[in-house]
Amino acid sequence: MHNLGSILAAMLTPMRPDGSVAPEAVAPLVDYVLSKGVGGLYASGSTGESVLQSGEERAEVLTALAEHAKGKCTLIAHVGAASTREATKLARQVGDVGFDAVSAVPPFYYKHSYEDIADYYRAIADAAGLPLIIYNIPALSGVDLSTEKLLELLQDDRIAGVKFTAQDLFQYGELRKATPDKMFYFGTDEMFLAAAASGTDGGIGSTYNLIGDVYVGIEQAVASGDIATARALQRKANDLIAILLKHGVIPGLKYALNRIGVPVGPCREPFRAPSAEGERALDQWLAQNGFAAEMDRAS
Ligand code: MN9
Repeated sequence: MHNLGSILAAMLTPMRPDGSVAPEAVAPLVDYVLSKGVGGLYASGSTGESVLQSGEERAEVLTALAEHAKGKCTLIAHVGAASTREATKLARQVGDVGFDAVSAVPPFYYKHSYEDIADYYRAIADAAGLPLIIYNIPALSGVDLSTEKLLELLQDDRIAGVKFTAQDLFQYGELRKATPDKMFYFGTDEMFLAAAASGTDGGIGSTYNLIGDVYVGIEQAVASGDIATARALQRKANDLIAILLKHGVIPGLKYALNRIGVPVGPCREPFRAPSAEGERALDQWLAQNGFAAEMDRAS
């Protein structure tokens, strides 16, 4: 069993006003995220806008993150790409800079066979020389691996677990039951309490960039049987997530962090900044949820 920590933020990628990546802004974001008590960082995934970046940009940001954060928490580098060549190149580049594991979405865009996908994962694990976490996110990758196929992939010793960004808690439970020695991280933030209550090794999510303490709190409340507290915390997260889903999750999170003085810059196009209405809704949520002082200080 690879013990990789439990509550991990799916890191945003800081960018400059011109849309270039900003490795110099990684440290303050990492410091803020860790100040909320999360146990680790998962970088260059969906939340990190990785599919909008070149391999060189991803390597640069991942290296800056590892240099600043290694030794402080669990670190996972997402290296998934549409081609095995791209993913293995990145896996080799970040294999020895301080990450505890790598992760990858299945190869996307083309409809690959199971054999293609299995070869891709084996090649990445070998290139990195680190445990590999499968990133299962069918809504975005377009690849919906069945329980049977996921279990087949998990037979491989190099594959340490799954980041499960889907909503089927029955499938999640079946996977965990069949492979108790693997690590399962739930990735749908708005349902984290449900996953924690029915059983999870942890969670990895986008909103953990801003409110990691809420998910640490849910995990602890569930562990101590305090369901009322867990529900109140999930409600707090979901009031934020409802705004983000309406106005753009990644642009909204970047807006909120900038607003409280953590400089992450804009998203890369074609993402656009939240509308004035979205900004107002986020300002209001921030003000009502304990961020008023940070907002004042930052403005
Ligand atoms: O994997 C994220 N999923 C996507 C993590 O980006 C699609 C989640 O953290 C969501 O952003 C979050 C809000 O829907 O659950």
